[in-house]
Amino acid sequence: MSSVRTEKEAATTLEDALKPTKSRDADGEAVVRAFKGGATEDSAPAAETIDGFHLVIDALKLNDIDTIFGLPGIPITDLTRMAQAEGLRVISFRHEQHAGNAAAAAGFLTQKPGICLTVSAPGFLNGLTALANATTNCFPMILISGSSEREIVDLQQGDYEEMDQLAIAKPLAKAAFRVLHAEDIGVGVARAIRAAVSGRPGGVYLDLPAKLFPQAMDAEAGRNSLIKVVDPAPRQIPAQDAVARALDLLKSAARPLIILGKGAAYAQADADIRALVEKTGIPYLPMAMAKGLLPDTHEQSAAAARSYVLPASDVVLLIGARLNWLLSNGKGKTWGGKSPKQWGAQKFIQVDISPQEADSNVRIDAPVVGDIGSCVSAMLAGLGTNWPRPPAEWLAAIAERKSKNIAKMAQTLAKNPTPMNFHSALNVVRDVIKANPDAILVNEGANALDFTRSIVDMYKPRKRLDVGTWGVMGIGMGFSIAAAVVSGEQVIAVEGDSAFGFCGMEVETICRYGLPVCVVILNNNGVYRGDEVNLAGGRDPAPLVFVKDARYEKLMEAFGGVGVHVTTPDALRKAMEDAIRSRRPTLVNAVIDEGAGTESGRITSLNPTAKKA
Ligand code: OXT
Ligand code: ADP
Ligand code: MG
Repeated sequence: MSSVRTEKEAATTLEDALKPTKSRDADGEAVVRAFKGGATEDSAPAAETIDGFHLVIDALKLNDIDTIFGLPGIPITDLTRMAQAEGLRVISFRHEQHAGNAAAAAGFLTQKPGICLTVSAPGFLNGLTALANATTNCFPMILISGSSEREIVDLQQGDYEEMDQLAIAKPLAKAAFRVLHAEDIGVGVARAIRAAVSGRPGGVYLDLPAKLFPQAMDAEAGRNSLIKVVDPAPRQIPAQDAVARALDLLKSAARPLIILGKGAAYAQADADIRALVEKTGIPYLPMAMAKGLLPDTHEQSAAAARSYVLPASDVVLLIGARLNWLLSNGKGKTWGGKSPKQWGAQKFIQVDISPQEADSNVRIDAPVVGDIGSCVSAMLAGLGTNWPRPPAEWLAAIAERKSKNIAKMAQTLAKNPTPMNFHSALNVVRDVIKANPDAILVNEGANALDFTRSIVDMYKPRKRLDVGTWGVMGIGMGFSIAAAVVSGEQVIAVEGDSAFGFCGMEVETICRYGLPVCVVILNNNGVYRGDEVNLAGGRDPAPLVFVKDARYEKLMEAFGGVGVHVTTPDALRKAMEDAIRSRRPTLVNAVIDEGAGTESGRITSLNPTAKKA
């Protein structure tokens, strides 16, 4: 039996499943929810049954999952319908990658695994990029994909959308499972949830073959087979001696620094993290998605003196941040090393839930392994009452660098050039976020990303979502949709025009669900900038440029949202304020100087270039 037929059958029986039957009076809800079976008028009462569709839905609901991000089709079409009928919120996308990105962002914001539901092979592959990205970012999500018939797939006989999805997902996911029998759905969902949120969070793949969904079993046995996961992300208490070692090292520092990463934001230990920073008086540096964990305007923030504090520090406490490329792998010039491979003179303390993270790049002198909430509270308890303030010279040196950079920035922001540039446009976004600190800022692009990160201050935790560890383009609309759905807050997405192109069709999804998302495209006509010419002098445009003066705002208008074309900061401000006041889906096409950007933004050095003759 092919999966095509499976879906047709399912579609015809869905109506029956949702239709009240005569036997409903006896046990109304249960029978309505059973897919097949149950008593009929003429027959003797039969055992009540439940099918795979409903077992999946019930297993998710039992574990407080209330939203599915997905895209329907064979063999999960009915699953989306039934899930909605059963009270789950189903957000249906135009492309699975964005549904997957939404699930990942929902996982980051809520600590519950975000669910992405896709069809087999191509839909699964479209969702897989998001799953891999979630794993890379340490965000908990579960990609649930329908799959084709095992017997045919395994013999490679050419089924509809044939693909060995489980094998393909395994290397890209934190864990991957397949469920073949209805009675195992409860275990499959429970395992997926535990794998996604326990320890280092990540992406989990759950393979559900088409045949599973219509499988029926005794309803009571089905209910009993479901598992409500107890304590899905157990606290991991750090060893006392590890905490003492870390505090000793921190106390000995002459130039201490704390680095907060997106793991610290994820952990939702906001008050304790702030208390640790404030009680020690140590300057801190927020990684991009940790901005706002303490307000960016906090006097201990060393963000505006980044390139000074990293090489000058002697002891660095990393909380939920890896020493990966974003921190120059803990070595080289950024850290005061003389060559790219050379270590600086720092000693590192690393608080992380993964016991394998320490020493992955440079020596970690004091690893503290545990969940951030438990680690930070143990460290706070160990501070005692007479923790020494960091040396005044260190704080003064940072303050000096900081105020110079801030003054320089203020000068640039005060300019009002024609055409508008990144700074004059982002000055508006900066004011708007200051006035609306609960709004969630989503941000992608190269220059559009880097300028926004340093210009737009964040005031509250988990209010900034961006391209993350991979620097991936296309997260913008998926993250925005998730942020609006799970928080109900206003979302502001600051997008490069190229970045927006990866996910732009999802503005229809934003309009369809009436979400309060204001997309601001910083439109410089291209990737990095829009003024390049074809080196061969031919008619084709250069590879990095787009159609000039593209009217992106019309895309939003096409679906009933508000589109605005702006060329000045005043017009941008008005458009954003209107969007926030009305909460209507809005796209502001902010035209900026096409020559304003630089190659790859602030990571130009990572871009190999041909040797100049
Ligand atoms: O200390 P110094 O003096 O150095 O100054 C620093 C701070 O101290 C200071 N600062 C401040 N000053 C004053 N006041 C305040 N408040 C303040 N705060 C900070 O400012 C500077 C900078 O600070 P920062 O940012 O903290 O420091 P720095 O040195 O930049 O930090 C280093 C990094 C590495 C941590 C940081 O740069 C970082 O996080 N970078 C992330 C970079 C990234 O991920 N980029 C995205 C990828 S680029 C590329 O890959 C692109 N692609 C290819 C592609 C991708 N990615 N994905 C897919 C699926 N396909 C293809 C593409 C296609 S980008 C791209 C599209 C680009 O075009 P768009 O049109 O979308 O965008 P535009 O470029 O706008 O045209
Ligand atoms: P950033 O990009 O902001 O520097 P990373 O993604 O590199 O942050 O690092 C996040 C780190 O946080 C990962 O090493 C991950 O294991 C860790 N982490 C995530 N959640 C927790 C948690 N609840 N407790 C402890 N560590 C965590
Ligand atoms: Mg651009």
